[in-house]
Amino acid sequence: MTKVITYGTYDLLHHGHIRLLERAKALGDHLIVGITSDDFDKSRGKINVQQSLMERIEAVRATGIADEIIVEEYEGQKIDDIQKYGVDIFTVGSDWKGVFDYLNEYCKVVYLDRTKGISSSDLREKNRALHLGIVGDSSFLNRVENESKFANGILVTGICTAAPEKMSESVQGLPVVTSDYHELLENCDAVYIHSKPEEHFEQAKMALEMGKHVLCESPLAMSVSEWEILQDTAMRSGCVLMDALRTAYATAFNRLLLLVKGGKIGKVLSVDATCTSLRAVKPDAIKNRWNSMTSWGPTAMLPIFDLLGVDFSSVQMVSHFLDESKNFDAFSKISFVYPEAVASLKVGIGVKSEGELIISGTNGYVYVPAPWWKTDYFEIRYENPADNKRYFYQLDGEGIRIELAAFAKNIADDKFVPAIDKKVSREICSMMEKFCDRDNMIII
Ligand code: C2G
Repeated sequence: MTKVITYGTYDLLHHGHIRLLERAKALGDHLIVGITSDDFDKSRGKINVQQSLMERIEAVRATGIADEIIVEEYEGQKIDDIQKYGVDIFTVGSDWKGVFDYLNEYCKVVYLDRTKGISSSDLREKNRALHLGIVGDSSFLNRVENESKFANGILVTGICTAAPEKMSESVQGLPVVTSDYHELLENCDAVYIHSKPEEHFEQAKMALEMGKHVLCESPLAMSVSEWEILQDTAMRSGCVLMDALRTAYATAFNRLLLLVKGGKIGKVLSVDATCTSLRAVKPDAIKNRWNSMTSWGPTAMLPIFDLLGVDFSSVQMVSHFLDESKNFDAFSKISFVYPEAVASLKVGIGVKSEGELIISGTNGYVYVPAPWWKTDYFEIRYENPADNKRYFYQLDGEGIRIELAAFAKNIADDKFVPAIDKKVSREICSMMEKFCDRDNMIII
């Protein structure tokens, strides 16, 4: 019996895939198809896969062509499989010509002509040509526009900004470049809001009322009541309202949360997050409130609220302000006391510190080096260093492209799967409200 093996994502199965499978089968008597896992696809840059692993497996199984279906989960697995299954021929489409020549050492390698004129990414583009408007005055939006090119089906078609001169050539060349937010909304399906924190609520509300989906920098609003109005407006308009908090989309961050929740370090007693980015604060920044707490607070609160919840029994806020009017905190330290745990965050634009995340448990601790908020690496450490474990997960584009792809997928699937729990999103806004009450804090 001649055994043949081939691999692929097989997202949105189409006739190009089927032709490949048929010709692969014709090379021998028994065809094994390796379908790539979601994680493996993400780690090799395929972040737009629409269907789940099970959906993709079922689609290939339904063709009746594969004799066996396995899951491809890691780099180098092909060699393991060829040896484990006694494979005679490895085959794949000609778009991979040369890439797998190294497998000639283990079996015959055959590249089959790729079917022209169809691909999963074309199908995704067709399914989801989402016109995205971006809002704000920060050059960060140049990165968003650039990262959108990696998110299938998202097309940035306009920007609303008071600072077009800060934007890249590509952004300045968008079909709509305006300072009129309403004009932007009339020319898009969805918006990415990266404006000043106190503008988020009104801009998100107007977009939702016009039936536009919203991806908004966290905090969504500066109070709980405004947060609740946004949720209600989104529900009534049937639109997606998502927190833009890139860290939540980093695979490494998600995996470390799962490992901790799975008991890897025992009971969590303390979570300590630090985020600082020392930068000159221009006078106009003082009034526009992208201060330490609004710039870094949501990110620093994410692991705390995700791991310990939002039912802390007390909170202490200590801040140092740059200005007399106490508008702009250059540095803030916030401590949360829970019934059986404690947490702290340190955020600073006027102060430099070690941007690490440390999660302390009764059996060990998680150490995420700076800049933890866009990490691709973390360690789990124990009393005996020989037991320490290191984890690495590819992160392209700081999580922006994955965040955009998740936004587009939520809209396309009409099934909102928030990467940030609503309780966390709400508590972040609640903390902004508490923070605005300066009587509530110790000022140093
Ligand atoms: N294919 C094809 N014609 C197309 C599209 C795809 O022949 N129009 C082939 C690909 O060459 C591949 C298989 O169908 O052999 C599955 O394609 P994808 O789902 O796009 O997955 P891909 O990542 O290209 O698979 O490690 C090997 C890769 O996983 C190969």
